[in-house]
Amino acid sequence: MAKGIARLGILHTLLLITHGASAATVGDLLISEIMVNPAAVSDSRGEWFELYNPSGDEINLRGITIGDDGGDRHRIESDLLILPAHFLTLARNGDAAVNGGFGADYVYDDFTLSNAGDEILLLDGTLELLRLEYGSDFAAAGQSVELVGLPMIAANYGLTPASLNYGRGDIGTPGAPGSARLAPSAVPLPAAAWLFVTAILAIFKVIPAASSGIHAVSSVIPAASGVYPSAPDVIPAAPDVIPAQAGISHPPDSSSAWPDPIRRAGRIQSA
Ligand SMILES: [Ca+2]
Ligand SMILES: [Ca+2]
Repeated sequence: MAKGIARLGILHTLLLITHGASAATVGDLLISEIMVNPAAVSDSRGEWFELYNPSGDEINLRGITIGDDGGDRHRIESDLLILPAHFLTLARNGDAAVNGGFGADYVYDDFTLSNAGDEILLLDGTLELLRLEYGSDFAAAGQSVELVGLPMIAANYGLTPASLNYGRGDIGTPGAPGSARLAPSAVPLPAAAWLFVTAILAIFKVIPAASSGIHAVSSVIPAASGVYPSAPDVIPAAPDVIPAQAGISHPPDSSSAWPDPIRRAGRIQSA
C-alpha cells in the first residue's frame, strides 16, 4: 500500500515536471481585443482582432484556421509568429490608408465579425483550440472591446476607453497594450502580469496615437519579473524555422532601453 502511494507520488511529480516543461501552444493565447464594428471605415475594411501571448514561448500560427460556428474559415498557410509578451493584430485589410489607420500583422479573408453576435475560433483542423463567443450587446460602433479579466469570455471584455484612439479616430489599441481595469491579484498569473504591465504603460502614457507608433509601443513592454512568482530565465530556442520575412509580432526594438521581455518572461502556467 505504502509502495503504491509512493509510486503515485513519483508519477505525480513526473507529470508535474513534464507539464512544466511543455511549450505553450495556441490554446494558451488570449484574444486581447476585438474591433467588431468600426465606424471610421466600413466593416469590410476596418474589422480586426488582436492576440496576446502571455507565455514565455514563441507560438507559430501556421496551419491554424480562424473560424466561427457558421461557415467562416480562413487557414493561415505561412509562418506567423507571436513572440512572448507580444501582441499580434489580424485584420480584414492591411492597408493603413483605408482600414482606419493601423498596422496589421496579418490579413485574412473569408472571416467576418458580425455586429449582431458571432464567434472567434482558432482551430487545428476541426480541433478547437481557442473560442470566444459574443452577443449583440458586446460591441459599440467605432469602439473596440478589450479583455480585462479571465477567463476569456465575453463578460470579461469591456469597451476600450475613448482616450485610446488610433488612425482616423476609432477607439482601440491594435497591436499595443490597452487599459488595465483589474488589480493584478484579481486574475491568475501570468495574465496578472499582463494587466500589471498595461497599468505601468498607462502611468508612463506610452499610448499610441497612430499606426506608426503602435509597433514601437509594444516593443517597450518592460519585464514583469516582479509579478511572476519565480521568473525563470526562459529563453526560447532560436527560431530556425522562421524565414526572415515571415509575419512576426512586433520584435523587440534593439534600440530600446527596456530589457528584452523574452529573457524575463515567466512560463505560462496552464490551468
Ligand atoms: Ca462587423
Ligand atoms: Ca490592444
